[in-house]
Amino acid sequence: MSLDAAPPISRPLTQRMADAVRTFDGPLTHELVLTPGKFGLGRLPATLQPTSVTQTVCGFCSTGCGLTVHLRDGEAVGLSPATDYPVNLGMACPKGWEALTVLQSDDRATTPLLRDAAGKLQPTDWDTALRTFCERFQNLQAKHGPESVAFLSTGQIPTEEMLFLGALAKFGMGFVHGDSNTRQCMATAATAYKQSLGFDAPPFTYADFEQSDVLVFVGANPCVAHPIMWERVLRNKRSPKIIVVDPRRTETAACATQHLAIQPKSDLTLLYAVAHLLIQSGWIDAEFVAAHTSGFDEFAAHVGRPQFAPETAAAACGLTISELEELAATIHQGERVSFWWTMGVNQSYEGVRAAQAIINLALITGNIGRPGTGANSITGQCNAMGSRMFSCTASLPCGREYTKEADRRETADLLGLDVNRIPAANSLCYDEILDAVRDGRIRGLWIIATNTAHSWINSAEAREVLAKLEFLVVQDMYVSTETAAAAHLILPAAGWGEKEGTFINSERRFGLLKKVARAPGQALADFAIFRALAEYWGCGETFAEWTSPEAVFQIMKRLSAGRTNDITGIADYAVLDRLDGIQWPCDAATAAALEQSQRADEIRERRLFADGRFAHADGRAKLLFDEPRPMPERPCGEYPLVLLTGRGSVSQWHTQTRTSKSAVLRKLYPGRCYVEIHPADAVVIGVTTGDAVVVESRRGALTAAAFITSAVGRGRVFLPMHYAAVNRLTLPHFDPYSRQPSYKDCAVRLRRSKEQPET
Ligand SMILES: Nc1nc2c(c(=O)[nH]1)N[C@H]1C(S)=C(S)[C@@H](COP(=O)(O)OP(=O)(O)OC[C@H]3O[C@@H](n4cnc5c(=O)[nH]c(N)nc54)[C@H](O)[C@@H]3O)O[C@H]1N2
Ligand SMILES: Nc1nc2c(c(=O)[nH]1)N[C@H]1C(S)=C(S)[C@@H](COP(=O)(O)OP(=O)(O)OC[C@H]3O[C@@H](n4cnc5c(=O)[nH]c(N)nc54)[C@H](O)[C@@H]3O)O[C@H]1N2
Ligand code: SF4
Ligand SMILES: [Mo]
Repeated sequence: MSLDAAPPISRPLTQRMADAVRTFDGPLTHELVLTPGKFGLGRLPATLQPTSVTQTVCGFCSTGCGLTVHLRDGEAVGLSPATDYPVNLGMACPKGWEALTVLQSDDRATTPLLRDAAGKLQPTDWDTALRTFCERFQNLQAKHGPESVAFLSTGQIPTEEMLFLGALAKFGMGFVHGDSNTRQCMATAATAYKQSLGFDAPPFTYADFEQSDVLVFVGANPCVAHPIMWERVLRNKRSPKIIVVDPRRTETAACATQHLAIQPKSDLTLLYAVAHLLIQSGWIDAEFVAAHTSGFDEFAAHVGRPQFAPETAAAACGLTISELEELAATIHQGERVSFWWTMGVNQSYEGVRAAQAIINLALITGNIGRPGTGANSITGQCNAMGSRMFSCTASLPCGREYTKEADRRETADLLGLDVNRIPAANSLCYDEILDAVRDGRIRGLWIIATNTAHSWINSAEAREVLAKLEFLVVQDMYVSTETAAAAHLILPAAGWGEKEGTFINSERRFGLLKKVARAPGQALADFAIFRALAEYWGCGETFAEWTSPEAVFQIMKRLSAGRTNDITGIADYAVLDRLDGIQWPCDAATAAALEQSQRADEIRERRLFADGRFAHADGRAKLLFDEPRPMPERPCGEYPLVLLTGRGSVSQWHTQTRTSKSAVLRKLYPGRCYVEIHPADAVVIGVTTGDAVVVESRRGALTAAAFITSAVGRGRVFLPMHYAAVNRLTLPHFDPYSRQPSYKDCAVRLRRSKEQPET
């Protein structure tokens, strides 16, 4: 575990290196909007009165709500939801309301920490930290080749930081391998869109929630995971039918007009059966299919087979024939049908094909490109979309590919680089990076804003793998994360609210982040860390233009020119601020129209593919399909139950490094791990709500408090992912196209316990 004796310092401190370190804490960057007394705060004592407000976007989920930050002498003293931001219209969930609170915490990383010879993390200065970073990684590269080091990035830092990180690591430092936690989350949707539509392009705008007649949610629980999107559904005045496909009767399912409590992982069969019924009944948009799709005959032949006839398919999905027929009829009757999916689809060993089965339903019924329609993947993290477009992990910026020479050349030209600095092969994916660490091919890893030791599938194994690393750098806001515990070097990062940049939300909207608070101690914005590292590494020249987030935003514009996500029309941050965020694409003509528009104008909430032209060379969308496959670890006599995992409450965020720091949020969620068990399964082991039970898979066990509810369905249990022990149980298996982990299906058993449930 301990780091070797400190490496020799070879490079003298140049002026530029010194400057890079000295730019620790730039000024607060928001513009002051002087509106004292706004928002009914006039009655507060004068000492607590905010003196001004500014607008920013939330840093938790991908909804991307606008937040009004109340400032006193330029620093944040409170916040409230922005009333006129087109996303949230004055609403926010508890996480948003508490976004400032979680910045104040004793376990914030305030100084770099370096593990000493005795294996103890000791505070150090930035100069030593940056030198150590470079020496150690450079030594590994020199000894074992460029492929012996890798990085794992995130969907939770600003887009400008993501692009800087990817470009620095890959084109500056010579890393070949780098992936991110969006692999755990969005890889399936990104792959599905790219294969089907020709570009990774979720087509919707949030107005579609309000404009649909029929909304079909597959494997999505927006009441918990995207509560403000759900508020938009509640504003729908068309008395919509709401269909929820989820093995559990979730909070969202409880509000639905039809809930299909399918067998876990039978989505593909269900969706093909619906296509079977639609095609057989002639309930398709033949004109749209003929003009805008390819592969229809093959698809119709595939789903036309007896295995997808309602009689057979219903049984496979654990549904009745009439439930299937009702679903098909509802889709047929709806004038505007929108399909929405999230992790119940993406996190599956056949997620890409399941997502495409949803896309196919939208295509064959002509439900895309019109108000209230679409095949719509909801993103998860605040900047999952930024990661898909600009992170240089799975692909080069704006959908370009590492393996295509023309794409590498274009990227190199646009960035002013020698093309040979861009790897010609794809990076290993997240699971492959960990495999390579296990067998010694990768020896150094840099983890930024993700908590692998908690969130990766089969986490006990992941922790063993991390412990094998010769050099692990963790760059995080907090020192107490499960992953930081294994680090040799911790780089203290500023968080949301302490830096500027942009996030791209689920409806493709760039939202502007403001620096409204100072990071504690010597913590730096990730952007500043990357800048300093570029100087220390010796590639500062390459990034001479990358002086500020807004300068990098200008580079992003250049990279997007002429692509499906063209944003060349967005002049600068001031425009983003003035127009309440802007969706991609936005060329000069759109930007001009936006400037002229009023708040209520349609152009402020735009969708894609209105002209039926998709991004494949022939302009058509592809109907792609495959044979459904059984769950690899099915329940059996020994492990009779299927384990589902997911979001537990509105007030918990992932691995809880942030949300556990707010006393308000802590009151809103269970402090100890609980497991949802069906009454019929609870009787078998004789437990009632509140009793401790051991949940055990072939890989590990945990203790949880039983929560007896029929909502989970018989033969299934549900564990919220927020408790670190949960991923000890999960089975590492992946979608073959997207390599996204299949977190929501493995076999477990229960027994009574006298232990305390895990925290
Ligand atoms: N409060 C809160 N909000 C969040 C997050 C958070 O941590 N906390 N995380 C954010 C992120 S990054 C993401 S990706 C999103 C996730 O948002 P969601 O995907 O909505 O959340 P999950 O609970 O992971 O999964 C959704 C549902 O999939 C169901 N499911 C499980 N297996 C299957 C199956 O085989 N088929 C079908 N059809 N459904 C299945 C589960 O029962 C669950 O109800 O939430 C975002 N929002
Ligand atoms: N069993 C199970 N496991 C799952 C899932 C599931 O449904 N079931 N869902 C998966 C999904 S969809 C996701 S997205 C992942 C999420 O998994 P993670 O990404 O591991 O979860 P987070 O807790 O969001 O971790 C983000 C880390 O970044 C830090 N951080 C926050 N802001 C900043 C910043 O600005 N700079 C820096 N440097 N650090 C920052 C936080 O303190 C935290 O340590 O979990 C996956 N794991
Ligand atoms: S819904 Fe998402 S973006 Fe909106 S306040 Fe809650 S966490 Fe923030
Ligand atoms: Mo996610």
